[in-house]
Amino acid sequence: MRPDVLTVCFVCATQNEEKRNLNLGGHVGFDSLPDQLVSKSVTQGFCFNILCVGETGIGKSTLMNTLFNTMFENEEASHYQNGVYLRPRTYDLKESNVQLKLTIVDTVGFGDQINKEDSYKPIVNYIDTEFENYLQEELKIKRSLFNYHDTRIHICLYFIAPTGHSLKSLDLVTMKKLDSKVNIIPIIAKADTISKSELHKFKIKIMSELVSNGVQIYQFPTDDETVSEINASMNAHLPFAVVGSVEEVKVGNKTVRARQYPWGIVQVENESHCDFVKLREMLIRVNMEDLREQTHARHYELYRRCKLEEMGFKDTDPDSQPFSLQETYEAKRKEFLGDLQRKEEEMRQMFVNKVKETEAELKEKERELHDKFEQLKRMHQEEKRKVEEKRRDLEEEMNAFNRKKVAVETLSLAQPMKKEKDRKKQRLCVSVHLCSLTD
Ligand SMILES: Nc1nc2c(ncn2[C@@H]2O[C@H](COP(=O)(O)OP(=O)(O)O)[C@@H](O)[C@H]2O)c(=O)[nH]1
Ligand SMILES: [Mg+2]
Repeated sequence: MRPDVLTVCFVCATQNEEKRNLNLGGHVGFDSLPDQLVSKSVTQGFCFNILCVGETGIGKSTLMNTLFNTMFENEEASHYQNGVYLRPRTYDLKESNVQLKLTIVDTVGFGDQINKEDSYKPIVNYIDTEFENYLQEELKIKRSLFNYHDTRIHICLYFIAPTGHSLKSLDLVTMKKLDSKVNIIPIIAKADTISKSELHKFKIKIMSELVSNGVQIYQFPTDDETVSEINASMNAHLPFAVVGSVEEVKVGNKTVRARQYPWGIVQVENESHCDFVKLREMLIRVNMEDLREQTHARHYELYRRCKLEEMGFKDTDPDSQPFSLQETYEAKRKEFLGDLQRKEEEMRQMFVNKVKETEAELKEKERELHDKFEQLKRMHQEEKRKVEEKRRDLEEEMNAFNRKKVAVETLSLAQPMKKEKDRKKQRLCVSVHLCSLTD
């Protein structure tokens, strides 16, 4: 391209000023920007996070090992979990000079409980927590998004059991709860266990059930013309029917990943056997960046918007006029201070009322006590008067008794003298009588 036909868009500082197209007089060099971007991205490395949702034993771990052609882990999951929990594992992978920090999140215990009603909740919470962590980092004064380990889920591989019937209600409920939060790619697991004609019908059934239940699954983008054709054709193949295996089998003179049966061999990478290659192509080789972008631009954006609105932030005022963050903050601050003042006033009023109430109660109590005291005082005086009366009566009685006593005593003193006199008189008479007898 000749330098004089290069154009640059001159974007002016203010929106009202006009934008002019100018020709460059020679090569400037900003055409290397894409290369700079590539070089920077390669140095920085990439991260990709996969969430595998599916019941225990459906083939999640095997498929991950097969997809990345490595052995992440080979421990068998137990079917006896009390509930569902999510277990993330992060691995550093390197291909050519590209570093990939891969996180695989497993839904341990999914589908193992008798009551599966709440099985989707831990998954939703996990996705939200990762969004929240990112939002918190974004809202920090000192942000370090550049080297932040982004753990937001970029893709949810939903493993459907190869029943050949229809989706289970657990599948529909879970996918419905997740579809606004994450890119979902449904896959039919263990596709070697279902016949070709059944698989065809099963795929149609699944897609119609997803549509009739309003479940939005990830569509491979068709706006980029370099991949629009392949993506459009792959969209028609969804859900992919996959087979996973870590076993290597010799087929002809080649060693391939396959599952060997008494009646034949299922080759994982043979497109007439299953859709594994399609999945790998779409997920890793063609659309990995779109999945990352969609996560940020669609799902995270939705979470962020709802969260900020919940916190009271908005872009426009009630008259639909633009409202800056600063204004929102000021309005919020004013509202908060007003609330605080109102609450303070309410509390103060409540306190005054309480004091008044308590004062009135105390006064009432004092009056009652006073009345009681007066009553007791009167009762006491009455009692005292009665006792005084009784005392006087008793004194009188005692005086009368004493008088009587004195009289009795006087009487009893006079009585023995008279008795002595009478005895002497008697004795004299007796002796006179005796004398007269003797005479
Ligand atoms: N027939 C068949 N069996 C598979 C397939 N993928 C995995 N398996 C087997 O299913 C069992 C459970 O697989 P695993 O990956 O541990 O399941 P996970 O609990 O979902 O992680 C293992 O015995 C695997 O060999 C497959 O595509 N087809
Ligand atoms: Mg597993």
